[in-house]
Amino acid sequence: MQDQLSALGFDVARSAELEQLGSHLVPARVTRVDRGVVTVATGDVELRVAADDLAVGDWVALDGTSVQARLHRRSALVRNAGDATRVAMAGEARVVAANVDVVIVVRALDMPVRHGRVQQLVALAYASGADVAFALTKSDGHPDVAQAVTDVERVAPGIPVLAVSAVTGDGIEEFVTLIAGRTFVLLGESGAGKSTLVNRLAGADVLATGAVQRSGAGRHTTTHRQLVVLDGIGVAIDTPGVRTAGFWGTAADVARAFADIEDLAAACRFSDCSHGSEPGCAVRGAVAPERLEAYEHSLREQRALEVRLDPRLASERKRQWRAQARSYRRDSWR
Ligand SMILES: Nc1nc2c(ncn2[C@@H]2O[C@H](COP(=O)(O)OP(=O)(O)OP(=O)(O)O)[C@@H](O)[C@H]2O)c(=O)[nH]1
Ligand SMILES: [Mg+2]
Ligand SMILES: [Zn+2]
Repeated sequence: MQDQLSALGFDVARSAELEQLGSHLVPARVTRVDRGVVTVATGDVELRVAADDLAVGDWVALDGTSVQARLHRRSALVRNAGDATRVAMAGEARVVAANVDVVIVVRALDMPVRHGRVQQLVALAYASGADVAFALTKSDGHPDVAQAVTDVERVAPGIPVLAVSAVTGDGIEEFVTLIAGRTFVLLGESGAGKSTLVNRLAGADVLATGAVQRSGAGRHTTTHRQLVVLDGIGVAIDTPGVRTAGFWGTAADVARAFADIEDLAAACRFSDCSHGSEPGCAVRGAVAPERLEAYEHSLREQRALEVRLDPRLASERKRQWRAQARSYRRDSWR
């Protein structure tokens, strides 16, 4: 049983944490979440237990069939599930996966890569506190895989980029090396091949996969998040397809996700350079335009989120805007 628990990602620190809560408790990891009910794996059985506020990947302490406590979340991939166009509903955190070591942003090589959108997922991935990597899937059908990898590396400096094929097995070994026994979550568009990749790694069809529909959007084969133990490889969390996701995190998270831009910006002539048309800008030209755009998008989302979550900040911003508007008016009178 100990082996099966460690295959789920259980370790010494978790064991100590559990011991503190009570020696009669049993550890289990959440593999699936439904409304009010979660599926947990203890290593030898899977149970369905009543629980709220848990995410796939969470560790819990079980007392019989009831959840006594949630163990410390080492990391969480959180998206803003709110509606950005409606202020009252604009800030809503949704935990996609917990205790993730690596977030894999998945892109299929049989579709044009929309770098901007991908970068938004990268920003979100960084904010989780986990490592980030790219998987470019369906490499079997691409005429120049090396070039495709280089293109993504240019837009996402510092992030490992792997090309994989679930058909030929190319890149699978490198993928396994990258995972190295850890928990990873797959994030990307519907039809990108996330579930197929998990199946290839599992060596069996453990997840449903579906043909890509070129016409008509809205087809999702995977409809819920699912944790799968891949013996000797690690732990996978498969998710339903997303094109992009609202940013949830701090200004420091954005800075970390776009550290290259922030570093370059220090050399801009003007300290408040917008990296637009100012002279002496060190960023424009040195950074891929899609990346700069994604950085600015994430900054805007982060600021808006901060304001919405903090009423005091919101009224302060409003005061600033009013003062600014007044000074503009004064300027135009001159
Ligand atoms: N040629 C090729 N086709 C692939 C590969 N991986 C996946 N596919 C195909 O792509 C289609 C979509 O794969 P899925 O794994 O269902 O995609 P998904 O990302 O899980 O999609 P959602 O669950 O909707 O988010 C299927 O028809 C797969 O057979 C690959 O490496 N090469
Ligand atoms: Mg799927
Ligand atoms: Zn600049």
